[in-house]
Order: sequence, then structure tokens, then C-alpha cells
Amino acid sequence: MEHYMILKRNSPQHRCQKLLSFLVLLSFLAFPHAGLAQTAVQGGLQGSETVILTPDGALNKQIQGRNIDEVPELGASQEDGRLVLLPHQPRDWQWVAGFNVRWGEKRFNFFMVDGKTFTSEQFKTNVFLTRYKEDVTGRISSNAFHIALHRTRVVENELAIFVVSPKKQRVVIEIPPDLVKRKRILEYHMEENESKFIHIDVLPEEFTSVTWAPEKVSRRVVPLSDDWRFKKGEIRGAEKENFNGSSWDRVSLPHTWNARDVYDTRNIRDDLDVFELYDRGPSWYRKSFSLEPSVRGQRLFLQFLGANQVADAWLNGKYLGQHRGGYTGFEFDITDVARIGRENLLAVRVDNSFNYDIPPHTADFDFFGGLYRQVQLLVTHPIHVKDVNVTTPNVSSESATVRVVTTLANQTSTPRRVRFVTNIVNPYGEIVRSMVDEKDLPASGSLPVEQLSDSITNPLLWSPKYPWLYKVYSTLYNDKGEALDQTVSPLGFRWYSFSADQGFSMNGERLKIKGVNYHQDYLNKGNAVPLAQKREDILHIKRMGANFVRLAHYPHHPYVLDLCDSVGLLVWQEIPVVNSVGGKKFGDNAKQMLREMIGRDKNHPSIILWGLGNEFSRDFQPKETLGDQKVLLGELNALAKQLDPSRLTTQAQNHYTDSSVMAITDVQGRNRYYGWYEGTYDDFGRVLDEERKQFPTWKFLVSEYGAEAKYGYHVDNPRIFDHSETYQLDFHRVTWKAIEERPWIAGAAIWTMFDFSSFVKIGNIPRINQKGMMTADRKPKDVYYFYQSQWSDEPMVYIVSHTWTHRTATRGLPQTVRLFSNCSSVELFLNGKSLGGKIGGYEWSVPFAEGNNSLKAVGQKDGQTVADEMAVYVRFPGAKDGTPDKKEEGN
Ligand code: GCB
Repeated sequence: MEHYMILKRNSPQHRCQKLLSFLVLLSFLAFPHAGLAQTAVQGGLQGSETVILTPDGALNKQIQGRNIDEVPELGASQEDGRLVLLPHQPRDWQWVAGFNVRWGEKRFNFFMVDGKTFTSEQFKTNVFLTRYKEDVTGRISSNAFHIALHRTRVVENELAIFVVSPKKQRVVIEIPPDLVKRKRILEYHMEENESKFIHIDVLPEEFTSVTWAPEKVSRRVVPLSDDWRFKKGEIRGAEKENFNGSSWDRVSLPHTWNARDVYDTRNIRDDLDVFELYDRGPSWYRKSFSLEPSVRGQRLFLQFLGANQVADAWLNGKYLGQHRGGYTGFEFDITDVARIGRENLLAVRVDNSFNYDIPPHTADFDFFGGLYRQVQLLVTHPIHVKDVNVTTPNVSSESATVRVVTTLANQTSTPRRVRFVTNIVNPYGEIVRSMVDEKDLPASGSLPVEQLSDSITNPLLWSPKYPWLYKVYSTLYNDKGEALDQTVSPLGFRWYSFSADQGFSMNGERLKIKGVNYHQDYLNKGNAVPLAQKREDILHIKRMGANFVRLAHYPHHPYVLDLCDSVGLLVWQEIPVVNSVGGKKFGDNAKQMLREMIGRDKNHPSIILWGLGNEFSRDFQPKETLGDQKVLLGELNALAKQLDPSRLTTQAQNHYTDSSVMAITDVQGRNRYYGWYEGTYDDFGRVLDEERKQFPTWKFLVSEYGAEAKYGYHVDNPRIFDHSETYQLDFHRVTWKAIEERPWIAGAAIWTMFDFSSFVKIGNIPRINQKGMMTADRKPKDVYYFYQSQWSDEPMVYIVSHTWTHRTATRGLPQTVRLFSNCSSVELFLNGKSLGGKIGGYEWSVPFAEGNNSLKAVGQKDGQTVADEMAVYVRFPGAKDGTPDKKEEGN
């Protein structure tokens, strides 16, 4: 194995060209101190032409000079005459910039980076964080804010350069010694209209930067989401090619047949049978598709990202196989069955009946049947990358090594010699390490290749606050140097631990886990949720200030893990062993799910815990099955450790305290509902203290706590189970305080982020578990703002409550108005008049006028101002509309 600092490939791009230096834009920044000091700016982007810049040079070229409306993926669109900036960055882009973009008569600039948008105008945006609303043109062109936003530490002589090339050429950048201690020369081959960010940290002596450009290979994913036919029920012969399914419903994926009946409240009876009341059984899907001649000679893999819960598939009448389990993906190699240049007929039978051999048996959520995630075709060269396993055997803030084990497959009938290159690319798109091997791949076989990088200095660490994401590009070349296949895997440099006394630490610093549980459904859609909604969900979680998400109670969509990596959310992901365990086949299936989950998601830096089950050792389980549960948990734990020794394991249990079971996993998750299913919320701290005394070596993480509330329902005297937002707030204020005060509790995950559908719940909205911070269609309850005020660093203020707009008061007696805020000071205004400012403890006595009132709260934090406003209509009982009470006349 060889190690390269620079990738020197003998590609035409790297062959010697005439040296020509042409810099359209160059900005130099030096950071001798923590503050920003702009030492020189050359050039600029304030021309009259619209310029859209992406990390993709070819795309830049394509869009140059065109109207931005034609490229909505860049993030600007118009809705109802409003400009809406969507933080839509294609998955592997770090940034998108637009200069001089036309919107009606206006011109504006925007910059998107890691889901955040910065604009030069006060547009209405639905962005995650709009930190700067002033004109940021200067910052964009100098790139200073980009560095300012993400710096984790003060680095001397840090330099950011932004280069745009108007034509295809070699670019030479000479950096004078006064900026980086000694003179540096960087060289790039750049395409026409290509742009680059070049970022230089404390530089190792041998530093030279090469910016990464992906290879053109045949690997591609063809979506198969549209034009499906669907029919409910068992249908004989539906797998046959000559079967006529033309009368079936037309559907597109994601799809579930339970999007309606699960929410049907008509059938609520006392003798509710959870196995009967929504449609659980087999159904059929059929789809025809054609394959272009260009895929001839390639391998074709039919991939299902999830089907609940048993799926059987046929292509062109031939049986492909069966997958059992509703939450992990699976694939079939269809190369030998598929017809190229002609129609193919895919038939899939999906069955969500109760199945004793497949987890879960029962749960407090619904088992929506169907192809509820995407189906797609993966096309690859017969010699391809099958699997990549990236770990970081040594990592600190000074240095790190990367170990990559790649499985290379040769699906041809002759042995092949290949050149295999692994490039580690930093968040700026620069190759920081290259590892190159020459290998002989056996005919019709595969070969694992292990590569260990030498040490990378000053890695940018991944954390919830600064989710710096590196990428591992794995590229296979044949003996002529032609690229055959390439994959990209995420890489984050981070380390973490749980301690029984100190809670959780990441990258050497203690970090309280502030988390939520997240179920994958959405109101009236079930689990068939579009990807854009998942993105919104993750942004809601992040915006509330959380740093952790427990993906309850099963593996979620792979896109969710990508999002968590990029926005910075720690993840607990689990297999769906919930409430009970079955026999041997159940155990085997649980292990298969664990293999599939770890196999799919092992490279995501966001994942810190593998969950092995939820409340499957509940006290009300038959005693005779407890032994089986312990054995299964032991086997699952051993398997998780074997598959992924780099991560910790956990389980979530309620009252279960048998230490011989609890201690099997590394971390002990506790689901606790004092003040809901039992006791009062004041019990929470005391009971956990007692448990800690009894089990001093446990690493406590509160995996669930929560209380239900109906959105907009407020009461004066909150009581347990009244489903008021008022009670839910009291519950959370007390419980979160108890968690926060105890350093040995690593942290907690609220049950739950969103209200979710559960057939077994008959609260005041039947079929919905209402413990969410937001409703099942994502409306925030007051408690959402309470947590935001506790958890988020972004300045916020919220008047409690925007859903309490009509109040009844006693004339002459002021009403208490509460605010949630993380600001250092807040001032409240009633009908335009200040009621005074406060520092901390945000409660005011407000002398409302009868009828319409306006409230406005203005907060200050770190030089930023935020405000919240609402209208309140106040009625004094006894008074007729507008007429003062007799009693109070003359007051
Ligand atoms: C739990 C379960 C979770 C339920 C929750 C509840 O302990 O782990 O699946 O949804 O309680 O709301 O009852």
C-alpha cells in the first residue's frame, strides 16, 4: 500500500498544460486572533450578471446566464408572489451561492451552507437559521462568514480563498509569505465557470492541496417510484406476466394502504381488538419499466428501501425472493432476469399481518402496510465497490487515522487486476489523504481490501455544534487507468463516552444529551412520507435546540441519517424488538435486522448508539419468557459488538431493574412517565436517585419521558391526564429540571417530537399519541418553545401562548403573561406601551384592556434583537360587549 499526500493520477486533467494563471476573484483572510480581520480583498462579484455558483463546475457552466427559476434545486422559488428560499442543497454539496439573482424588480444575493441560508434581503424564508439579515454581499465575496460560522478553534494563519475561473485552464495561486508564514503555490486545473473554496488551516510542512473532482462512472440510481398499480387483498396469479392488472389503482411510492383507516375513529369500542381494526394482510403492487440499451453489460440491482413487513418479489414472472421485516432495505440482483431494450414487469406482494416470527408483535404505533419507501434500480459496472466500512482507530483534535475496509466485487468470469484508490476529502472538497492499492480480484468473487491512512493533522472534528463532514471516495480503475466504479461514504472525526458519574462526553468535553424521540409517520400519510418532510422534521428538531434523536422504534429512512450527519444530531437507532420476544425464528429475524441496520448505516458519524430493544422485558411479560429475553439480548449485544466494535449498545426499559439484563448493554436507557402513567412529576428525580443508589455502575440515559396535550387546549388548573398544554408544560419544566440537575444522567430524549398515530391510544384525539412537542401535522405546542428557550443558542422569545388568544379576566386584576426566552433581557409591550424590561424569570402582570389587545415582546441577545407579537381578546365576565361593569364604574 502506498500513501500519497497528493493524488497524482495520470489522467488527461493532470497532464501538463501550459501554465496560465487567471484569477477572477481572490479574497485573502487572516485570522491572527479570534476576531475577523480582512486583510485584502481583490475582485468582487457585484457585476450586473446573475451568477450562480455551486460546487459542481459542469452545472455552473450549464446554468450560467439562465434564469434562476429554471433551476429550482438551487433553492429559490416563488410561491404566491413571495420568494421562498429553500435550503435545498443536493446531498453532497456544502454550499450554493447566488449573486445578483433577479426577483421581480429586485436583485439579491444568497448563500446557503449546511442548511443555513444567508440573504442580502429581508425575504420571507423557510430556512433553518437566518442568522444574518443584513446585506452579506461583502461576507459572501470574502467568504469570511463561512469561516466565522464554523470555526471550532482559533487557528493562526487560517486562509480562505474563493476562486472562479471563466474558462478551462490551469490556475496558479500564489500566497504571499506574510499570510501563511512561507510562500505557497497552489495549482488547480479548472473547468470553465468552475468555482472552488480553498481553505488552509495550520499547515503541515508538506501541505499541497488538490481539489476533488468525482470520476465519471456507470454507477447510477434510477428511481422506480412512479406509475405503480396497486390492489388490496390476496390476488391469485398477480405475479404472472400475462395477468391483467389494468383496472388496479394507480399509485406512486412512497405508498401505504393504511393512510386512512388507521385514523378512522368511527369504530372505537370498549372491546377494541388492535389486530382487526385496520387493514392488515396481503396486498399487491405491479409496475412495468423498460431498460435502456446503455445498461447492457452492467449489473442491475433492484433495491427496496423499506416494505412493511413481508415482501415477495417477481420480475418477468420469475421469483426473486422474500424479505422479512418492515424497516430495513433489501435488494435483488436482477441482471440475469431483466430484459434490456424491452418492458419488464415487476410484481410485489406485501403483507403486514401479525407474524409471530417478526418483530414487533405489538407496539404503541401502527404497522402501516405497503411499499412505504422508495424502490430504485442501482446500475453498476460488473467490477464494483460492494461495501465500504470506515472507522477512525485513532482520533484526537491534533491528529487522526482512518481505516477503510472495502469489499470489491468482480462479477465477471475472469480474474481482474484493478487499481483501487481511497481518497479522504475534507469539507472543503480537498483531498487530504489518498491510499492506493493494486489488487487481483478473483473471477466471480469479492475481495476485502484494508487501508489505513497515516495520521491527518488537525482534523476538523464532527460534533452537533460543528458537524464537519469529510467524505471517503472509493474508486476502482482498470489496468488502463479507466475508472470503473466510485462510491462516496460519510466520515466524521469524533470520539465519545458515557460514564456512570459524569454522563456523556464528546471530543473530550461533557455534553448534556438534549434529545427527542422521533417516529416516522405524518398525519393522514402514515409512514409514506416524502423526503422533503423528513428534512423539515429534522430541521424542526434541530431548531428546537436538540442535539440528539432517538429513532424510535426501528431503523428509519437512510436519508434521515444523512440529514443527522449534516445538521449535527447525535443518533440512537434501534431494531424493532418492542414489548415482547417470540421464538427462535423471531430471534433470527431480529439478528438479521441488526445486521441490515448496521450494514447500511455503520459509516454515519451521527450514530452513537445501537438500540437492541424497547421494553421487551416489561414487568407484565409472562415470567417464563424472561429467560428467553435475556438470552436474545445477550446474543444481539454480542452480534452488535462483532459487527461494529466502535459503537456502544443500549436498551430502553421502564421499571425493569434486573441488572443481569440491564448490564448487558453499555448504556441503560430508562423510559419514565412519572406524572403521566404513574405518580406525579415531582417523583421523577427522587425515584431516579434511588435507582442510582441501587445501581451505581449504570450509565443512565432517560430514553423516554412525556405527557399528552391537545394543541391549543389551555386550562387554569391543570391536572394529570387533562390533555392540556398547560399540564404538559408543567410536566416538562419539572422533569427537565430534574434531568438537568443530575450530572450522572447523560441526558434525555423527550417522548416525542411529534404526535404520532397509534391505534391503541384513545386519548382525547383517538388514534393519536399526543405526547409530541408538535402535532402530527407539525404545529408547535407551547412546550416546543419552552425547550427552545432551554436548549437553543439562537436568540428567541415566545409569548405564551399563541393558541390562547381569547382570555377571560376579572376587571381590575392584571393577568399573568409568561414568556419563554433565552435572551439576556426582554421587554414586554401592551398596546404599544412598555410594561418594563426584565433579566431572567419572564413573567409579567398585564393590565389587559377589554376587547382587543396587542402584546409584543422584544429580546436582546449578543447584540441581536428578536421579537414576538400576538393579539389577545379579553372579556370581563359580567360586562356586556364594550360596556364597563357597573361595579367597576368610576375606578
Ligand atoms: C412507552 C413506549 C412507547 C410509547 C410510550 C407511550 O414506554 O416505549 O412506545 O409510545 O410509552 O406514550 O405510552
